Amino acid sequence: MNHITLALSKGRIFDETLPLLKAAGIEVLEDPEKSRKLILPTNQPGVRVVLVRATDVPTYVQYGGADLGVTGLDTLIEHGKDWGGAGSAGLYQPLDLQIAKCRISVAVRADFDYAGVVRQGSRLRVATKYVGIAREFFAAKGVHVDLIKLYGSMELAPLTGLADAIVDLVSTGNTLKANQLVEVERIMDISSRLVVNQASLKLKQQPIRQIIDAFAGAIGKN
Ligand code: PRT
Ligand code: MG
Repeated sequence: MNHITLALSKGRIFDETLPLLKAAGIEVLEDPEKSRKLILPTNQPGVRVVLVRATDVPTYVQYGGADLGVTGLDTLIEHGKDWGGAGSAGLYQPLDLQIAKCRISVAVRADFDYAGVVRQGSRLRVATKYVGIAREFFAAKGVHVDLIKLYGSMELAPLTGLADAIVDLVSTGNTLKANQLVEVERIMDISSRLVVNQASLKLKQQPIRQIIDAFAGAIGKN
């Protein structure tokens, strides 16, 4: 079967991948915000889009539930750490698509003395969805942390006393500002990546290469 399955998450990644798909001559025939379908047909009979949770994209592509996918570098790195190093096995990462750009940062309440805690070597309670990235970042700094795993609304944690700090994605900074939080460290810059199942790349080389090349030519042009 030479069908191509592309895994995308609804929202910004879907929206920002559409122009790249268009450059590859692929048009998605249904709007995921209106349809309840999880498998969306395209104008190309051999190409379909599957809608999965953002954090599930690397898993789908790694295990061949999809041939390709688009995922944030944050999600990709955390996926790799979750699976103890085996997380990126079989995942080929050919392109930085330069979409859905943001950064992973540490933020605290404006009245919290983060520099003082770091200087004195006190323990820091950190709430985050990115436990692996946070653990590695603070270990490298020599800061002792208690990590609290959350699945969303990280900004609430310092406001309710659940944590001293959060590790979360920041793009405009408006969400932090609206919640009286300040960014105290920038951990890394993030953009979305094309990921490809390595076996698919061998078995379906021609159609996958065509998509990679079309995406490569369209990067940064929207
Ligand atoms: O939302 P859901 O729980 O379903 O899934 P998700 O949050 O994993 O998916 P989604 O679609 O929100 O994010 C998918 C990917 O988009 C992320 O993995 C990032 O790589 C990328 N991305 C880019 C962002 C942002 N920018 C971003 N600003 N993802 C999330 N945000 C959130 C951030 O978590 C914070 O709550 O937006 C808020 C901050 O935005 P500003 O502009 O106020 O700073
Ligand atoms: Mg989200």
